[in-house]
Amino acid sequence: MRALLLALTLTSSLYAAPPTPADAERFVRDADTQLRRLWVAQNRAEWAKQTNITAATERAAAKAGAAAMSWITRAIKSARRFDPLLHTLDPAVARQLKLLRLAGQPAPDSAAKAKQLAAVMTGMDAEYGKAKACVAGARCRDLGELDNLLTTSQDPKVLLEAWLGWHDAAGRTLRPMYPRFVALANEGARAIGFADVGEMWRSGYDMPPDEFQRTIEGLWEQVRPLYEALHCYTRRRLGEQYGAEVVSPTGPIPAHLLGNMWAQDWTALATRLEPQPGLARTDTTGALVEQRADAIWMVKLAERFFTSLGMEPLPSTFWERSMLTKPAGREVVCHASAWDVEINNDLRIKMCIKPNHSDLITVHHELGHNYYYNHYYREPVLFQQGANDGFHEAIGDTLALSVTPDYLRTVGLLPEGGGRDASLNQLMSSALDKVAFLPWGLLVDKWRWDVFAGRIPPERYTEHWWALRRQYQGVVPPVARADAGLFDPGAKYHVASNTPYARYFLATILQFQFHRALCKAKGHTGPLHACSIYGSAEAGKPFRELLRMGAKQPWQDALAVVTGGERAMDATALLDYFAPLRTWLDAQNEGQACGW
Ligand code: X8Z
Ligand code: ZN
Repeated sequence: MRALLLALTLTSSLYAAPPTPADAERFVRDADTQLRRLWVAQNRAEWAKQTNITAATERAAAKAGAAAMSWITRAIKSARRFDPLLHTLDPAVARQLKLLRLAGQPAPDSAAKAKQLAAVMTGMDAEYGKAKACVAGARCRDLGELDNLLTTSQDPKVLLEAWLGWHDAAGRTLRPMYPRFVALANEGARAIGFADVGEMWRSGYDMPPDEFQRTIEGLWEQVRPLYEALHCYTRRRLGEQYGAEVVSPTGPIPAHLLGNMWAQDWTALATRLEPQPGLARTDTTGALVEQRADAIWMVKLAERFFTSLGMEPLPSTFWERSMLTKPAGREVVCHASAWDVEINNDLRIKMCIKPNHSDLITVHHELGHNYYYNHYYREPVLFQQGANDGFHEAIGDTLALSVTPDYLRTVGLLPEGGGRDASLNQLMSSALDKVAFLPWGLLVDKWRWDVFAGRIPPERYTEHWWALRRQYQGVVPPVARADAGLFDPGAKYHVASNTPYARYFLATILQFQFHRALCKAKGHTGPLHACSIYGSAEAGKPFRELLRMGAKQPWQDALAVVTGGERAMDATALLDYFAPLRTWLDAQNEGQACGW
């Protein structure tokens, strides 16, 4: 009896005993096994759904999503017992505990609500994938067709119809789902100690969330004058084309005239805005069509860029398992993405590639994600992320900055330039992509931060969206958007799929910082826009070192590795890159009333 009592006391005191570093290590090892299992299951179900949207694949994806979410939420709560130990733990263990807390959308405590949250998330993504604009008596049109009209047409009537068609179709479907999603997602974030989902997202940057907010605002202030100069010149030229009654010479620009459904990429205007009219083009669409380049050819060209830096060819399974073009006869999510489904170098992309320049650049972007996966897939799963999410988005884009006209000439996609320097055209075309993107890259999450924080009720979602678009982008909707059934933010994939967006803003800044550093490593002298790191082993080395690090260390350390010592995100590389264009724009804008 005494012995039994003693044993009981010992066991209960064992339970009450504070956890040890060895417990924490065991916990993290176990979490790695569980997360791998749950995430592989979720990846498989998501891949099946996104490449074939049906009621059954949606259900399976929601189920796998709910399982992962619920497990993570429980694990995060249970890991709290190691908090007092954090600074004494092995740094790799402590970092995994920290990353666990940010490892995905957490679930509300109630199992029923967790299920509802997973279902509404999968549902929004699927509805977006399936949405179509239908006019009575005519064929329905999907996003691919509508966006194509916005890129190619210059008829304001056609542009308006395509713009309205998509915003009405996608927005009206998503409108009833989004408020419910916000409430449930916030409940999950609160269950693990965040004020709301926005604060949780802002906490993923190795600094306190309000410092992150100040950082991102500071970066925007650095680039704002360049954006305003581009806006000013673009507005004047569009005004000349469409007339002052369509484009006010002093106000914001109507969003349907900028050559893209979200006015986030204005490259479609490049020919019209050329500083050196008629001089060497930078767009390869003509050559891709003429040479009958198919999706495989385009991906192989991009792959060659990566292998030229010393990286491995894509595994054979990539070619067997990827979805490179839009399949006939089933619904799919066409928005491009890159995967490692089995978390073992099972690289794939899912994309509806068309033979045009913009898709060629997007293929480089997607392979950037795949090569990140390829460099860290042997690490613990929690380290299998970018140093921050902006790094992940910046990898392929960094390479694409080296897809210069000179490089494209060597692969036969641009004709010989005739010896004249057309760098202002190159810079304009690049600015219409990168600089035009910046305010948009910032505002999508500014909107969501406000929504998640409860500052904007559902009936003001669309109104607030347009207030931010007007403030940051200087664009307005082509017609009033006051109808309560509308939900214009839902016309954007990342809102429907709940993908954070500040990452793309950061990536736009970071890719120029990487480009400047890698060009220096290569020994490039001269203007940044003329540098291509293609084939450079010297540039490949620090680049690969960055990829191998994944999220093992704070992003500041990773940045220092690739740049040789810089520890802050900083827009001076972007500003240097565009300096010649800025001088040209300022001369063009002289005497104009810029701003809106
Ligand atoms: O979503 C993407 C990639 C996949 S991560 C195609 N991008 C953003 C967008 O399309 O809005 C790349 C640029 C910004
Ligand atoms: Zn991406």
